[in-house]
Amino acid sequence: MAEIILHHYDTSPFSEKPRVMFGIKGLAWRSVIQPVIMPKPDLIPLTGGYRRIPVMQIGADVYCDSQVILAEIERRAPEPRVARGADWAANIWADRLFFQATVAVVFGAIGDHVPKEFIEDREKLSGRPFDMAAMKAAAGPMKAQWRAQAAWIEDGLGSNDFLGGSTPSLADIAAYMNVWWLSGAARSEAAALLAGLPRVTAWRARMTAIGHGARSEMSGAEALDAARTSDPAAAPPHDDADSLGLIPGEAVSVSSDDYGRDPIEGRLVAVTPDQVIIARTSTDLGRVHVHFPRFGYIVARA
Ligand SMILES: N[C@@H](CCC(=O)N[C@@H](CS)C(=O)NCC(=O)O)C(=O)O
Repeated sequence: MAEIILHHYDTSPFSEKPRVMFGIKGLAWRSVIQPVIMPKPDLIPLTGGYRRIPVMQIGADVYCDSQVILAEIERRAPEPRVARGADWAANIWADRLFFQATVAVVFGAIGDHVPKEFIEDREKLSGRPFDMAAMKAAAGPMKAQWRAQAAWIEDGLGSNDFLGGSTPSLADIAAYMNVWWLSGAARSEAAALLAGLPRVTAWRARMTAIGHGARSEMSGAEALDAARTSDPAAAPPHDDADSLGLIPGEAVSVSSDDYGRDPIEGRLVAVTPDQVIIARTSTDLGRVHVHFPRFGYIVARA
């Protein structure tokens, strides 16, 4: 199998999800550090315009969004199994509801130290003003919302080591991303919000101890070369029962439904119930297949 390449940066909370997944599966992977703000000249040629982080690349297959990244890692390295029961739904809870509370608490705490370039970049990403006063005002009430969700983890752990029971599951990875980010970015707020939740605190230490598998660095130029010198892998079968009636070969655009909505254009390779794959061809890289999750992305005929 071609090398697994993760385009990420160390402080990215969504990137912590695949990093921990690599740890659970004991996988070796290459790390390409991408900029925290635009421009991202070594990323955009691969994705066709998707700028968010993380992005995973395996040869000429590019996976945008942690949801489709985790699904692909699980597919390629099925043991130990990580996604069980209603874990995919728990993943979206952690990515959206729990994350919204985490963002409010983190920026309420560190907002004054955020550089102007970062603020301008995130305003473009979200299409909304990065309103520091509003964020600070929201941080107080959001702390209660954050703690209520952390209390679900406390309760869900019961006498087990993990939400998944005796071994870590996707629900653990997804929930941990929020606890990990808050703990690193706003340490005293995390300590206050986790007071009286001893099982979450012990679980956080167990999750941290999993590590990230075997990471080794790679340059963005080398990653582009890996795409250039590879062909995309065989795609999964197209879902003929697709609710939009999409047909392989059609020109489509794919955009996220929350933030960073720039449409990515290509020819449809396949849709499955949970993923959409488009082909993009450029003179520099040749043919690349770009994969997105179906949930949270809008596919339209171009
Ligand atoms: N739904 C996406 C969200 C990814 C996301 O919001 N990533 C943040 C970093 S953790 C991001 O891309 N921020 C803008 C940037 O880094 O350019 C996923 O699960 O991967």
